[in-house]
Amino acid sequence: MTTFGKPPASAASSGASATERFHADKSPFEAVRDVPAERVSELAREVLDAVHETIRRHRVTYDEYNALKAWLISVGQDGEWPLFLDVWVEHVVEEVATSHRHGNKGSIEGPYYVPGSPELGADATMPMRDGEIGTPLVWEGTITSTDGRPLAGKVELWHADSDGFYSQFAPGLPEWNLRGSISTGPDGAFRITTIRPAPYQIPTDGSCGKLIAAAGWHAWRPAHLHVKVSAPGHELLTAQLYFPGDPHNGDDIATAVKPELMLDPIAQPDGSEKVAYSFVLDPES
Ligand code: MBD
Ligand code: FE
Repeated sequence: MTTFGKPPASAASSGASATERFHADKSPFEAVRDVPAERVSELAREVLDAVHETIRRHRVTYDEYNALKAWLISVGQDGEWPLFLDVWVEHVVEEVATSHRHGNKGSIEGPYYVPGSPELGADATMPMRDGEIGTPLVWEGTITSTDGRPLAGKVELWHADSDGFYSQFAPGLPEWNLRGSISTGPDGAFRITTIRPAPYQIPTDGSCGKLIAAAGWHAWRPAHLHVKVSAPGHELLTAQLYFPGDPHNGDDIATAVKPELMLDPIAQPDGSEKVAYSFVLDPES
């Protein structure tokens, strides 16, 4: 199901670009420089204990152990560690990190966020190609604080196109296609015109795909919009929004769907869809 003559998303294009991007703007070790040895030891010990326990319980063989070794090496060679971790691990980190919040539910960031997208006003049309394929979607909402106060803030939105491809991670797309930073005024209101994204299949030709095939799983995420919503004095909200009726809302490979994140688009006579969804941010404590 490709249009624009693009090849399907490949490990080489998506996975490796995600590794490049991860290294580009994060210095992950800096933030944990002062973590005490006891915590490092406890976490490492318990993860290893869980591995040992699994090996004993299932009497894992040398052939299986060597296949695991080869596979772990290949994940790095493919550049698919960001993809692997964000698909199978991040959702629990997100759950723990945001469990204190009273405002909006969040979800995982995933591997395809890029900071610095084009700045747009409160009434925004997302950067897209002439004749961008997909159902036009007009989304209205507000940013408020948990006390109901409207917030002058920002909605950073990024999502896949109608083929399920993200700009900067698949070849042949304009740099900032379907990526934008929408600023709200003092009334907190925004209106965004974009297109409905397609469901996303994680690359099947790399190491993550190999695991999925070997385990007999599927590789699909339901169609989704990614957002980072921010306002001064408030906690950054990272979330994803979903569309009712998507065949993979109930079995997302990344376990990142929550009922609170479901949109309710209304079909319009002109073939477009309208949707209302607002964000409530927690004040910084
Ligand atoms: C995606 O588009 C995504 O959002 C996640 C979490 C993992 C892989 C691809
Ligand atoms: Fe995504």
